[in-house]
Amino acid sequence: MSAEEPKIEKAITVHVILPDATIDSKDSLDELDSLAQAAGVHVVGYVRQRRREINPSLYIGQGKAREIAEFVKLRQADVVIFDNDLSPAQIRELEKIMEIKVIDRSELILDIFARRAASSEAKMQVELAQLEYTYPRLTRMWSHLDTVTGGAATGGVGTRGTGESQLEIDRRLVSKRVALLKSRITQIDQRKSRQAGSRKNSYTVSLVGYTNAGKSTLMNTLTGADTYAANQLFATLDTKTCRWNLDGDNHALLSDTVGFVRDLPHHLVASFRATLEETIHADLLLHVLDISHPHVFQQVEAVNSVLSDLECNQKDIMLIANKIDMPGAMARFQEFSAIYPEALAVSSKTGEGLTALVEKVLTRVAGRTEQFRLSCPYSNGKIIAFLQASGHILSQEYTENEVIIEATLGANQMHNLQKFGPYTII
Ligand SMILES: Nc1nc2c(ncn2[C@@H]2O[C@H](COP(=O)(O)OP(=O)(O)OP(=O)(O)O)[C@@H](O)[C@H]2O)c(=O)[nH]1
Ligand SMILES: [Mg+2]
Repeated sequence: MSAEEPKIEKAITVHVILPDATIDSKDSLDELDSLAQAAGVHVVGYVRQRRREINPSLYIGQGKAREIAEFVKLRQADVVIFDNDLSPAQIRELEKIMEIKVIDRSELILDIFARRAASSEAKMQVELAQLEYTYPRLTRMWSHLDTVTGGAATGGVGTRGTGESQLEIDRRLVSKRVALLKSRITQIDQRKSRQAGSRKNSYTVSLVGYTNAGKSTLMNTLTGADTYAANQLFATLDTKTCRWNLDGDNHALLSDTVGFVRDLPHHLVASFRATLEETIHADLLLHVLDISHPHVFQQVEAVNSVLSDLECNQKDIMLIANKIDMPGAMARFQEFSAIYPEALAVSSKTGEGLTALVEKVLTRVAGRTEQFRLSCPYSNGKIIAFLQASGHILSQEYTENEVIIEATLGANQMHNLQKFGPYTII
């Protein structure tokens, strides 16, 4: 985070309720509140408007926009945050009426990511998403807003970058920068793909789920890691992988990654592909959900929609209903398991249900077979006998000094090979 943290900005949030709204407006505003908080903004007022359809030029009605402008003055707000996405033209018109900065939900989310991004990789990914999504909107600051604010410094939420001020980047350089970031991110993508490929010998499990569902806490409880876990949205932005010992003989590699949210900006998902690489290639996904949350159903659907964007919806996915220790969670779990009967209730805090989770994963690890080629001296007949008895020999080739065997074996049996004298996996 930058040394000169700007002053805490005051925001007014605006939520438009359309006839097809699937989520209660109060809960939607509550989530926007948490998002604003995560971006370091203090919400000083809420506005709701029920509309039959959106007004193409302003999104809200002309009268409502003027009402908000008054409200802004009254509360001395610095920014107006809309709970939906706005077009650059709508933002321009709204800013003319409200005379302060107007940002939309995607910009707010990008801002949180920009604040939190720690690794150079995450920074590049956020910068790319911002250039592609926010940049056309940021240019508005240079035109009308600088004059309406009398040249006062703009910036703050929705305009923060991860590196040098993006407002200063010459417009003509942006497309060059986008191309450069894309090529660097593609390189990271390829490297991660290779790494994921080289981990093929271990069973890989990835935690996915709505932000704040408890993924990092679960990772810490299961593996003894000390990943940052906190009651804030988007606490985790990078991927961390730890060894998860399932029992004396079997282990998996468990990865924790960035959480998802309803209507996650598309550019962000695209540029976070490298971070989500572990998820894309994992043998098993643990979809962690907060069963104590009143909107768990919508959250599960939002996660499923991101998973389908990532082409992961056909993977082996286990639903993990976390925070079962919370008041009211058990009742909601009953409701939930009527629709998702395979869901497993757990608490990452108390450890409840985790033995059952480990057992389920163990069954999958044990059920998996590995295919490999090994060479061993003729004298090591025991290994051949073992492979014949416990696995399946696909081919045997005899060279002058050794036998080359191609075989399959249950992944949980692989460690037994060591008991039978010298061999080399080739
Ligand atoms: N009561 C209860 N609280 C939990 C449980 N699991 C996690 N929490 C709390 O939920 C909050 C979020 O936990 P995290 O593990 O950071 O959640 P996350 O899914 O990693 O969130 P992001 O990284 O922001 O996507 C923290 O305050 C945790 O202490 C649980 O089983 N029971
Ligand atoms: Mg986390």
